[in-house]
Amino acid sequence: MRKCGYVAIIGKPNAGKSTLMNAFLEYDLSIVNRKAQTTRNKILGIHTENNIQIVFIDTPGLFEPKYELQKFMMTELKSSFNEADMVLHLIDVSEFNIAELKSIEEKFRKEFKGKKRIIVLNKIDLVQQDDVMSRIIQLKEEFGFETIIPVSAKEEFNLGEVKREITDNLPVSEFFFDEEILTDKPEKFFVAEIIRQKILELYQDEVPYSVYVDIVEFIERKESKDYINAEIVLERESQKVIFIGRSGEKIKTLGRAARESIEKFLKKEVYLKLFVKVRKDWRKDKRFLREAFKQ
Ligand SMILES: Nc1nc2c(ncn2[C@@H]2O[C@H](COP(=O)(O)OP(=O)(O)OP(=O)(O)O)[C@@H](O)[C@H]2O)c(=O)[nH]1
Ligand SMILES: [Mg+2]
Repeated sequence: MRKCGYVAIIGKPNAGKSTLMNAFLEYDLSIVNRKAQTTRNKILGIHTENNIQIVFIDTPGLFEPKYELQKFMMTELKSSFNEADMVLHLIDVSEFNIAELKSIEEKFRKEFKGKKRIIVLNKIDLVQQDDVMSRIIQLKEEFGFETIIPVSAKEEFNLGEVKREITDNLPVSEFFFDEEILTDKPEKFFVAEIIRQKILELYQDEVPYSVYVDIVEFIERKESKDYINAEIVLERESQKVIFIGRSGEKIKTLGRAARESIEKFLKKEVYLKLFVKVRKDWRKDKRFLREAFKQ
């Protein structure tokens, strides 16, 4: 008897959703960063083991959308709810805020209704054990949650418990994907994400948030290195100067770091060309976003 289903991983920005999915997959598929709002698209991570296939959906964090890009991120989140058989709701125990949780319950009442929800209390490595216990009691009393599992996604602590709970509640079904498939997104998507990850690591303030990475060309070549031409789209001319750095040293560092990471991902050498351009306020530009994020 086989079991298979979609499990949406939801929660506030920075709760550790992508870290948790990667830990289950035993592979760094989704980018992780200490800055909030790292994940922009929903990303499937498919875990197949014996007779079980869990299709995780990593989602952008829950928030109040302020501009068009965030509205797009919210659409991604809402459609993940629709697809999901089950919801893993991540709560960062080190940033515990009961008022905020109440407003999330209110806001997503419709989406949560009738769905099996597993509450995962993450980052327990950051607090005292007593705090974890009192938070669990508080969550039970306040919301009546049945299943609350304390974990550390980063230290891979207690994840077996989460997997067991998911497996118990998974519908009986044939697999949706071939057993060796890991995700729904093409290689090109992850190449752009790797570049964005390096940008998140290297740049401060608004810059990483103002970046869109577009893989304009990706040419696989048998006799020589693959050729990748990536366009880095910024929002303002002033960001371009910061991005490139004095005599181009910053973008060179970025190019080197991104290339090394892409080569690890593709398991082959690549020639990476980065080109910086400005598209004014692209995060507010519906037309740009429709084109950029079309599936
Ligand atoms: N100490 C600790 N840090 C964690 C844990 N899980 C995740 N983190 C860190 O929290 C930060 C955010 O992790 P992500 O996985 O990017 O969080 P996310 O929920 O996907 O964030 P968004 O994509 O921005 O919504 C990173 O710096 C992680 O290393 C944990 O269990 N313990
Ligand atoms: Mg994420």
